[in-house]
Amino acid sequence: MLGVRFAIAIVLIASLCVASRLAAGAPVQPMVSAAGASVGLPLQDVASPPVPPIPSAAPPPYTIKGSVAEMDARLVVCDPNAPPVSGAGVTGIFAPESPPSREIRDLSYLVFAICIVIFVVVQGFLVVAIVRGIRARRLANRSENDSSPEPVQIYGSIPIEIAWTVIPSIIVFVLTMVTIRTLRDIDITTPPENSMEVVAIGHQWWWEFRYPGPDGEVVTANEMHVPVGRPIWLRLESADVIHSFWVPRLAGKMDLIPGHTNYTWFSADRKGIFLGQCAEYCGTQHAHMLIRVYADEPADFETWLDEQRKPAVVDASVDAGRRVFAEYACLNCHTIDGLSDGMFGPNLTHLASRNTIGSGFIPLDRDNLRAWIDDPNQLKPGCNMPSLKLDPPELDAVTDYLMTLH
Ligand code: HEC
Ligand SMILES: [Cu+2]
Repeated sequence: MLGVRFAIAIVLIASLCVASRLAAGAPVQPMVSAAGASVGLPLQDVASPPVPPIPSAAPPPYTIKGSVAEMDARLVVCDPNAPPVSGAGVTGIFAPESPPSREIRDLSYLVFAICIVIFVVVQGFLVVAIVRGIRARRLANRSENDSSPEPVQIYGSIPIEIAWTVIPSIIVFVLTMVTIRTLRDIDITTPPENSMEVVAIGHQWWWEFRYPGPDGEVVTANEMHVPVGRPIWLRLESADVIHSFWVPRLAGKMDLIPGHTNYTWFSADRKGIFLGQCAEYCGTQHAHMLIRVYADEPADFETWLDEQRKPAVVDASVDAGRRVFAEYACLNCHTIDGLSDGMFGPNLTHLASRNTIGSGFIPLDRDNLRAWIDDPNQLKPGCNMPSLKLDPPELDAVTDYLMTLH
């Protein structure tokens, strides 16, 4: 019996080897011979057909060049007055830089401390009970008659019943009161004094920021600038589904709901870049819906706002790219002040003044921008911008044009 099984195994292994060799080395017969014969091509051509390259409309595979984290480190290091590098990237709730996030941190410390005390007390009683139980059993085992002593019965003890009703009630009451106090400070319904209103609109999967003002509205995307020390009254709206605005070092989460306006506020304590993230699952590219808040000195902020208010740069040397933008569907989806007024995608009037594209996760440079315009779905699969299949000269032209839009 054993011999037969062995033989079958050998045959199986051998046939597998042969099959795999055949699969790997099997010569692919060109189809041209049949087709060529049918249209009557000379025989010698059929014998050695040239293998034609497979024509492909697909653009080359793109990957993101560089990383935003490295870029942020450089951005902050370049500035002599900048806070330490960790200030740029860390999004932890335990490093608050704004009053609401500080209150949230303090509240969570308090809740955590109370929970630790409860944990220690309850576990302490448990350990005491176990130790005493073991000791009682040992004593009972040693004594002649094998009856362990009955523990003290406390059923119906009024003082104990009162204690374990009153103490937890007090704890819950304290937690409720401190939570309400925190909510009263951070979940307000009227703008804080001296605040500046900014509108944030969530889109799948990017952010629009609008700065209303008497001198005209400034519209930008994904990178929000605010002056240090001034409360920002943030009006939250959504263009499609529910999103959530969350910059942990500045404020708690607040949802952006279609057809309903929410408000939240924060006030950056110091200059720096604060990172955030959409915190409500909103579809395929939810994870790449990042928020960048730049807290500038008030004077720098005013300069930024004035620059953003200007119409787009018109530079004759990149006129070809400007024409490409205007001739293709770009203009239906994007606003460039003075050229187009599409509203579906980010406002590009001052694109080149931003550090990132694609909602905060692709460093903005010429290579990444060109790759993005050629086929955004390779860098951000599923995003709502189609590839317009521009040919390379058009692609270069429109990229150069957009790079001038400071
Ligand atoms: C159907 C609408 C649509 C068309 C057409 C379109 N875009 Fe977009 N575009 C978008 C959307 C939506 C985004 C945001 C994608 C994201 O981040 O998820 C975007 C993002 C961009 C960005 C990045 C902006 C930023 O701040 O992140 C650039 C640059 C851009 N588009 C350029 C172009 C150019 C150039 C064309 C024409 C060749 C074009 N777009 C055509 C919808 C469109
Ligand atoms: Cu989201």
